[in-house]
Amino acid sequence: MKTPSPRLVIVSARAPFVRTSNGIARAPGGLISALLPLMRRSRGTWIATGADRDPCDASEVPFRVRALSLPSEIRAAWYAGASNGALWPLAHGFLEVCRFRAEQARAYLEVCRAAADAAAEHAPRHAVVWVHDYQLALVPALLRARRPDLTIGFFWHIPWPAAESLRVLPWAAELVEGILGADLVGLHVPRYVRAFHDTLDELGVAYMSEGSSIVVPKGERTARIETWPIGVDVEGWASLGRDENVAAEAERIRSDLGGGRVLVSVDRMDYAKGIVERLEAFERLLEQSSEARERVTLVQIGVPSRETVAAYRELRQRIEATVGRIQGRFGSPRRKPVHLFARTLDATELAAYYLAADAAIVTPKRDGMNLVAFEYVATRPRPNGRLLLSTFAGAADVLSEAHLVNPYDEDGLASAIADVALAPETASDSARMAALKTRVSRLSVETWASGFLARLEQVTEERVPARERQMRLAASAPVSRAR
Ligand code: ADQ
Repeated sequence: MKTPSPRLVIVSARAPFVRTSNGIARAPGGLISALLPLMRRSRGTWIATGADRDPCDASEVPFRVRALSLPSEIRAAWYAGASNGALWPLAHGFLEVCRFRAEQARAYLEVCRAAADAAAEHAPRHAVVWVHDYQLALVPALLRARRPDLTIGFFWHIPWPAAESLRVLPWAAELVEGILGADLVGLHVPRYVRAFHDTLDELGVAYMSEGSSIVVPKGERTARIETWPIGVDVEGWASLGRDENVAAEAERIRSDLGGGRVLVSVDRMDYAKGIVERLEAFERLLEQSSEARERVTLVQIGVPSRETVAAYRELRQRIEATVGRIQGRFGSPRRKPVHLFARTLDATELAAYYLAADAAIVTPKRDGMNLVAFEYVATRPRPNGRLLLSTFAGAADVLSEAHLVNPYDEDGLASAIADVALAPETASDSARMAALKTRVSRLSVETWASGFLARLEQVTEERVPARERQMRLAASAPVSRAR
């Protein structure tokens, strides 16, 4: 594997650390755990637009973390407004939830400008800058205008919307131009690259197709759009799955739940994750099957999310009301058919639930990839258990041996949950899980991050004339700030 460039700058909404009463703690999530080792080696700079003060100083980590100081109303209009009130629902096909307001678009531009300014200030000459996600899509072009010497990568972690949907965004052309400021743009799966293709057609942007990639000429350079499916920390989850204490906790969970069949779902509480629809399908199963009423328990682990956005507060209430109704109809002093945990669990606790579960129910209405599907598979030491996966998760394109389901089909979803919950496991299930484990092992998040960065450097090397390449080699040896 290639050693990462000693000049990496990462720009993302979230900071890699949070300050707690006991010092700094790593922020949760696979993306951060994949990027941290690269940053430690690179000793570069991580710019976080969502944090209002630097979460750590130079004595605590071997690279810089810079929070942007932004007025709170700008941060709110950028985050709750343009990002999560407009772009997120748009990309996930919830057009009726989208609200487009000019002042939010201005705040979005302002935050992207501040991020581009910070990256331009901290990136040494010819550095590599990797910008993340839909909250910061204008940064690549803004940064390119300030620093044409930089190599810029961009990753869009959510679905790329259909061209028809993108038409509702008043600043669709600016969004796409912003992204095309990057040398390499990553999307999770081929269907998003095809949708990007349609967007370029719709906007009249000239491009070439190279296999499954898109190449957009931009003067002396090109912007390439490619498929880079993310994965999880496979070895980390597998080692939790082999841990005796985690296995003992999984056994305790199964016995506390009455020794029947256990289903688990783990999501941020987001309307795109299809949590209410899943609960309703489970309720239908309980209506229809006495065996399910007696033997099947659904554990819904749902971390509250984005509660500054009205649609998210309403969702949490609907989830709690639906769980309450199911308990009222089917619960008893001896048995609760649904358990809801509305809080963050640490990885060890999550692994115990993954191990305890006979099946993971991963049924988003739309999802860029969905890492929970990967985590469930990676944690299992043996090829047992079942994965029920929505065809509308990007993960369905890479985990084809999962039991696939359309979450919009109410009866289909209820009967798919019945199948994975009640049918005895067969040799075919075991073969499917073994195949899934192989696929998940090949898609580790470390391979994803280092592969994307290596490709980014390769893409830019191809356009750099040999003479300049020599000059760069001479200039890049020491790690120092440009100014
Ligand atoms: P998310 O929408 O956050 O990510 P997902 O990929 O499922 O969705 O990742 C969620 C992560 O949060 C998982 O690692 C999961 O373990 C963790 N998590 C969820 N609930 C939790 C809880 N209660 N306690 C602890 N941890 C919890 C976005 C896109 C996805 C894409 C990823 C990565 O929306 O489609 O897969 O980025 O690109």
